[in-house]
Amino acid sequence: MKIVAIELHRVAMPLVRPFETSFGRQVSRDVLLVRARTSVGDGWGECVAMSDPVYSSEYVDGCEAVITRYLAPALVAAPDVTAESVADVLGFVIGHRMAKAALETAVLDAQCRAEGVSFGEYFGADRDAVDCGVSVGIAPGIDELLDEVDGYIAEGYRRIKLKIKPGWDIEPVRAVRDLIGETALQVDANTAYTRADIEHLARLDEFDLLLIEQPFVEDDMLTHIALARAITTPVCLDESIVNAEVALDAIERGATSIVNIKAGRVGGYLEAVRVHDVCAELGVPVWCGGMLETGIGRAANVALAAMANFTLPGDTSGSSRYFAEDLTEPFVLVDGRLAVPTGAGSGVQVREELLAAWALRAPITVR
Ligand code: NPQ
Ligand code: MG
Repeated sequence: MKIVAIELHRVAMPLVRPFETSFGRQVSRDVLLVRARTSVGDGWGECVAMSDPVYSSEYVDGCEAVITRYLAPALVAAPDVTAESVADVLGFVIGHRMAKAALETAVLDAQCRAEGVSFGEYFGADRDAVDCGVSVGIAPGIDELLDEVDGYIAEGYRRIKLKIKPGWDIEPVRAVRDLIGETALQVDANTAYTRADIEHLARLDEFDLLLIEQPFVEDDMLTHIALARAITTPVCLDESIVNAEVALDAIERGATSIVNIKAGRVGGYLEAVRVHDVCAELGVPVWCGGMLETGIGRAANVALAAMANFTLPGDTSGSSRYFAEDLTEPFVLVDGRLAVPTGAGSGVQVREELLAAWALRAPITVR
């Protein structure tokens, strides 16, 4: 196909409740959306970067800049593009995986829509619905935390993930374990700990957690290896896993025994499938992470999470976990699961009137 134009939209989505992690408190989701206008039709992609470079080095203004100045012009200049060739066309730019992922997804959506293939079919999904978990932010206190978790259990979520940081770990985990009984429970530290905390983190072993996610900084494999040897709770990497080669390396060295897969973090859904396949070959289970996606990104995540080796519930929550109103038809839990869209491409329709109503600025078009 020929890429005729790349259109960038920017929308501020208010969150239904503030979301606090070790790297700060978010009250709204500042989202960058990409529409690829191609010779075979249009497609959409969502950029998962946050407004500030606190989860990874990417941030939404930076993504907008690198797309506008380098990535989109390269796609528009290419004589012939397929979803499978986008990574090569954009390979001259180092890094910027979230920006590249948004573009590749938009091209993949256009391509799949033109061919009448759903993302689930394209990825090789083996089921029509996925088990859902929910990520719970750091709360003002234990009572507020328990209220929030109680609500999610009532909604049917099959797994609870608690954000932890020094000073907010053992006691909230104990309180939630007491509240939810045998329901699956895991924790995510978003790099908030250091090597000196290994003995302290070993205290989490008594709560029968599914896993502890990314306790140390992303480049530090050795400390994750040391922790994995010191505790019984499985260590799971998120931020550290930036592609399939790093996943293989981290697994073989014993730094991670479960992998969180986020397409944006690894440069796109095609690389996410490769991470899935590497892990499957090594017998390492994976689950689908989340970046507070609108329905556009959520649709693709749900399709990815339907692949065979996604054996743990993902952060694929319903739209209402984050937003009062979504940019697509909402994703609604049924018995703790979300249905994999069956329509061509992502299978969801963008509500363009909302994009216009909530826009932070006029769309930018690169042609
Ligand atoms: C994680 N996500 O697994 C992330 C991190 C995260 C669902 O826990 C705005 C945009 C706020 C993206 C907060 C979940 C965010 C964000 C946290 C991503 O590490
Ligand atoms: Mg995480």
